[in-house]
Amino acid sequence: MATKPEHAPILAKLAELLRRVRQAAALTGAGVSHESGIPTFRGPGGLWRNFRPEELATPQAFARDPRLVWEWYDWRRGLISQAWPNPGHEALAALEGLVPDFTLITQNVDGLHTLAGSRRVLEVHGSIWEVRCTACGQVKADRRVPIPIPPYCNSCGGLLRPNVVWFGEGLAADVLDAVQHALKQAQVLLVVGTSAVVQPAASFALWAKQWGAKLAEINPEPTPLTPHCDFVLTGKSGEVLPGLAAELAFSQAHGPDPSKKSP
Ligand code: BJW
Ligand code: ZN
Repeated sequence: MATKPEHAPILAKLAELLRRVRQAAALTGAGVSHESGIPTFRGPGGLWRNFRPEELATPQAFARDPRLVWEWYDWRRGLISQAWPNPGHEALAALEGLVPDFTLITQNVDGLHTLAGSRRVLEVHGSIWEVRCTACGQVKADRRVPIPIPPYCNSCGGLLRPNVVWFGEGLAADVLDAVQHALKQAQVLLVVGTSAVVQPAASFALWAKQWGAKLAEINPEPTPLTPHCDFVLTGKSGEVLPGLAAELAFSQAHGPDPSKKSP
């Protein structure tokens, strides 16, 4: 996919900045997996049986009707198991190889960044491929598709839940510490495919900015973060990010391309 002409000067400046920094990070959301065929939460096709995520992704919903909540997760696990990383995931994995210290912070639970080759990944909302026992607390990888509904723990017989972070639950303290460390170090933060309405992840970019990072947003739609961003690339991550990785690789090899400089 060729770079859009209106993106070229912004990509050139962003790549030049990335060429000069040691530490950078990316924060991703559901939009980065959209081109892999996975619906976003708040976009068209994001509603499963007309439920909003706020009605299913809560401990209260699970306590009330674990079968319903597991049916939602089983449907999503089925979709994700058939999905492959797209050029956006691949470009982010390539950036990890191009920037000396690059951390990928994702709100996604689908595991596609790791499948694309990203190594330093912080999954702040957990993983859809892990289950946690509500009785004994054991966490295990579980890739069964379909999964028995509801599933029970092999060790103690307790009810299993997805090992993800629901509304009203805190992010794991060690993950949050690692996020803060990465954001304090980052000189550039790419914010990719998130509506930036769910806290605390929605604030990560503002924390990073306070700590000195330049912000670059890649999203087809504006978000509450857009006015705070130093670079705004309006488009799909699978179309924009490969151009950024290519530009950075080129400028590392040859120095910045003078033909791509803005006047
Ligand atoms: C493309 C694209 C393409 C399309 N390319 N882009 C402060 C103020 C107000 C409320 C709160 C607050 N602090 C906490 C809250 C409450 C709550 C909250 O934020 N509520 C708001 C909705 C108002 N937050 C919480 O409860 C959090 N917990 C917490 O803060 O705890 C405090 C606490 C402390 C101590 C003890 C106890 C508690 C937890 C939030 C957990 C969110 N969980 C979910 C489900 C995860 C598991 C699962 O996947 O099932 O996380 S909800 C859902 O939303 C999921 C996502 O990660 C998250 C964010 O969504 P995301 O990724 O941004 O997706 P979309 O769909 O919203 O946006 C997609 C974007 O992509 C769009 O912008 C498109 O334009 C774009 N796009 N195609 C690039 N091709
Ligand atoms: Zn158990």
